Amino acid sequence: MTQHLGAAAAVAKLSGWSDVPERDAITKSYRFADFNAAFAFMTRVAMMAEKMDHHPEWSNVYNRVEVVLTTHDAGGVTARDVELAAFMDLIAG
Ligand code: H2B
Repeated sequence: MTQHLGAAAAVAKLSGWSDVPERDAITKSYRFADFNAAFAFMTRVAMMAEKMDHHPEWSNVYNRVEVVLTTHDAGGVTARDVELAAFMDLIAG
């Protein structure tokens, strides 16, 4: 089991992420040039998520992707969420 970290500590390690009210989770909204770019991002993240066995809560509307990360098995934010968040930031450019 991955060690619990908490949203506040995770947000402090990242850039552009904020904590979700009422639950231990972090969130970020990405905006891309168009739907193609947004979905390409989601495809790359999906492959990494599957490899990590760690999956985002997310939604997409046209060029926007809203992401919420938390570790369901731990009931809150862990280093795995920070790792996936950092990967998303890296490939979002
Ligand atoms: N994703 C996230 N975000 N949190 C988890 O605790 C989690 C997951 N657990 N993906 C994995 C799958 C678990 O359910 C499987 C059985 O390994």
